[in-house]
Amino acid sequence: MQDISNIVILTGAGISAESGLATFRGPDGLWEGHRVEDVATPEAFARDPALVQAFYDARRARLAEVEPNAAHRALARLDAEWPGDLLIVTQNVDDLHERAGAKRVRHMHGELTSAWCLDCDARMRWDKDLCDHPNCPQCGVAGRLRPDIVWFGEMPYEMERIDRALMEADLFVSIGTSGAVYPAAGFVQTARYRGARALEMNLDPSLGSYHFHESRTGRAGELVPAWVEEMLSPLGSAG
Ligand code: BV8
Repeated sequence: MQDISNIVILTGAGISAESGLATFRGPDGLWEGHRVEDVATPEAFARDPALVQAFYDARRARLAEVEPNAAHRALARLDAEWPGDLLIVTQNVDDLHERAGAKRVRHMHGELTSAWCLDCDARMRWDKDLCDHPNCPQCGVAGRLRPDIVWFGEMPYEMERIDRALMEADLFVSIGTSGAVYPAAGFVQTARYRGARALEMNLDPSLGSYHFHESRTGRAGELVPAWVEEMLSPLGSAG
């Protein structure tokens, strides 16, 4: 790899599509007729907590039925074998990167497998339903657990860590995201401002495709393993 040491990879719902998880803005992007933007907000939770809890309970249950796909496994291999810095920043709230074996993962929009107690502020691993008002394992109070998910209008997690990685990146790769949601959609500009090379891999060109030096269109399950092979082959010139 010519002068590529530090890599930042941003993933979105498209990388989990071939595992069977619905994306947000594709034909399957609605949930029971609700737009995600209408359900994934603190206002929606305050207005109709049962609806929002049911939305996340359904997705948490779905997660237990699916497996990582070839794209998740390829990124886990790159994570294990890449000698330089590497950070997978995912907008996804599924745990498929981790279940594929990736270690250097940050969930900027939270995780389906985590719950947050609004009484004692504890966050904990959670794989059951929340709609039946369970007790917080930490403080014992019932019915105060919410999904540990960053909703629209809430501050994404780990932004300082992510900004630092973007400032130091030699290569920024965006996989399976429409580029519709900020601040994630602006990461490519931060990376490029610092001189990084920018590669996009997506089923269709994203809203921000013009920011990328290279845009490969196709399914992540095919494009990502081929790209990882290029990056790890001794004479690879990808990126
Ligand atoms: C914040 C958790 C500030 C919920 C999510 C105007 C301008 C700029 C910003 C804004 C604005 N108006 C409002 C905002 C802010 C807002 C925003 O960006 N809104 C958008 C709609 C305009 N952003 C926020 O509110 C963020 N917070 O700004 O805070 C702040 C400052 C100070 C103090 C407090 C706050 C928080 C945003 C986070 C919201 N939460 N997720 C949940 O998951 O239920 S966002 C949600 O969208 C998901 O995380 C999802 O990942 C994300 C982005 O969607 P994608 O992942 O890209 O998925 P999508 O379906 O759109 O696209 C899939 C792509 O994959 C497609 O392109 C498709 O072609 C491709 N694909 C499909 N199949 C495949 C494939 N590619 C490859 N292979 C395949 N097989």
